[in-house]
Amino acid sequence: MHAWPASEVPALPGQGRDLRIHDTATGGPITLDPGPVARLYVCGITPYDATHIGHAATYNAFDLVQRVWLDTKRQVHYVQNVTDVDDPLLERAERDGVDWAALAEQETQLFREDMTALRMLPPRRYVGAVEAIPGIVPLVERLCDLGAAYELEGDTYFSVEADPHFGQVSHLESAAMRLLSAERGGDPDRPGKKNPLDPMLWSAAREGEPSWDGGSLGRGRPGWHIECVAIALDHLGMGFDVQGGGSDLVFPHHEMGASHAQVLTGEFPMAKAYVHAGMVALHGEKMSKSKGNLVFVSRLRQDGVDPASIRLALLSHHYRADWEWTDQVLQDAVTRLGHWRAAVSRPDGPSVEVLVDEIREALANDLDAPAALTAVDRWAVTQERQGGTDAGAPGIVSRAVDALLGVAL
Ligand code: 5CA
Ligand code: ZN
Repeated sequence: MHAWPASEVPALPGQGRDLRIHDTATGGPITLDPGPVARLYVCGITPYDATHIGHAATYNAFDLVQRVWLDTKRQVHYVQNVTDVDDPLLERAERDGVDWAALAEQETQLFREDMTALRMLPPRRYVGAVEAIPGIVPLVERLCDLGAAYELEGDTYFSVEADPHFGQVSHLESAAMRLLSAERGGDPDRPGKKNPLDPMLWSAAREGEPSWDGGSLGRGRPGWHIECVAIALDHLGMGFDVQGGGSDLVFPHHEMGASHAQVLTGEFPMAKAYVHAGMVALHGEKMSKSKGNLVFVSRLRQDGVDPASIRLALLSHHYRADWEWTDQVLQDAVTRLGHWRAAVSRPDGPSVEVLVDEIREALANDLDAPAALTAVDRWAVTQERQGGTDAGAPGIVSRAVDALLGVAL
């Protein structure tokens, strides 16, 4: 699949900072030391509805990861998937009487447009589950050969017991795992499974559903976790720097994915850090396509909201926090954007030497975007109240806000 166009990232004076980030697997901050090419995998959308603010908040977090790395003069190899065949997509297509592939293509295209408008840097590889199928089948076959998978009435399951490190991403008790598995696409109550938590690797063709040639597995379609693993291993290899997504993916998705990869390669861990963004809520409940309590990015854009203010609204919350979208959050961002734009519209202003460092330090410190915004606010207030004499200072602020926060002033 093709991704979306990249906005220019201006180079900044001075030195970028190495990223310290909270790792779910170890439960604490770690300083990442990627080589000259940092490797990032972020779980993409299941395209059966438009991009909502929760999605945008999660992609904003990983856009910041990318920007911090770029600021340290590294290249970033960023891969994102599109779950363009899965139960919720097929169910929605069936409900609405539309072709599932056309629905997926339409919503993926809208996502690209939203990401472009929000100035999210695109992945270098944007890969659909369907196009990954030829790479998924041999991995499932290999898991079977390794004794890590088994067949149940034509379907193929992964055996979680095959991975001695299973549980080391989420550290959940098995009862909690079971509950989450049932909630998030698993089938812990299906009779005949070796372990209720075992996830599907390959699902045998069912009447009325799309299916593909699965070699020795028979016709069918891939399970969710192996899809992401196949794409990540193909494009990034084992031991990549960050596996990212929202906190709703910690279990089972990232736990299972890590186990698949670790059993397949015999290496540990799959990723150096597992990084998770908090959940955005609307009216007190997690924004989710299945509940329908959504604020769409495309809708806000249609209503004439400047994407830069949507982006500032996202940045005003720490990525790990769960938070609630309200009109006030957006209104505050609109006001802030107005102040910042006025402050950078003059030819000179207060010194920015400290400011650029403050933004860098805030982001390097577990992506503390709210602290970065506060630093820019301080500069803008000084500019507003007393101005300054540094020629070109507003230009540097504008470049720093663009390069590090993705906001065009
Ligand atoms: N296709 C899978 C990942 S492989 C999936 O979870 N798709 S999704 O469309 O449901 O979500 C896309 C991304 O947005 C995921 O990283 C998910 O964790 C995140 N996300 C979903 N809902 C929210 C929310 N309310 N707040 C923050 N992030 C969210
Ligand atoms: Zn995924």
